[in-house]
Amino acid sequence: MIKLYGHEMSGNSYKVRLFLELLSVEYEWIKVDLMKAEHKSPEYLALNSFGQVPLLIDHEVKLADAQAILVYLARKYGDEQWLPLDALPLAQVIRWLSTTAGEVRQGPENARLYHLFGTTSINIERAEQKSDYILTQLNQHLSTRTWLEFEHPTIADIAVFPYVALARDGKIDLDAYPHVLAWIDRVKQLPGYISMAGL
Ligand SMILES: N[C@@H](CCC(=O)N[C@@H](CS)C(=O)NCC(=O)O)C(=O)O
Repeated sequence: MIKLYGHEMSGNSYKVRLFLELLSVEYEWIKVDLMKAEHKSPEYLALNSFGQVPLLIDHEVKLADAQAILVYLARKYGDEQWLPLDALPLAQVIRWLSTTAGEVRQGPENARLYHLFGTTSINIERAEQKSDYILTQLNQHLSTRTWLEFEHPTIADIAVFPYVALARDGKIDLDAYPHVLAWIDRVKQLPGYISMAGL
């Protein structure tokens, strides 16, 4: 059975759990207690030298990074709907995986780290500016769309969803972004959807 190493307050761990549930793929959840620095233990570093969650083990496959794991799961256990094969639609989805590791991380994810976990090394003014920037972009993008790309959800939606939907943990008010709020509600209606604290 697939093993997923993660922490319940980690949005990156959550997005992998969410996708496994949407795909109805069975897995074993293994908690790595970030608060006790278990992710920096020699045992865990031997599995993932980056010392981060999530980490997925599927038989002989060992894979870190939430976005990479979503790609793997989509191709291995999902149908083409979640991750298209053709060059342009594939690139359109990858664009959002990149955006989540870039603008979403620099914005709402960092604001959450600052306010919820007291990560004072984060420049909160910059995180707030970045949040407004990406949420404004997303709001505009979603004003004419149901999903981030195409007429159905893809791993782009699953990758971007957690830290945008958790923005209030970072004291980012989502009320100014009504199309983003409507999209969050649509993700929450997907069959198999599971939640996490803060959503
Ligand atoms: N690029 C990685 C980032 C993963 C990441 O930042 N994980 C956080 C929890 S959400 C973590 O393990 N932080 C502990 C650390 O970096 O020391 C991904 O997308 O999975």
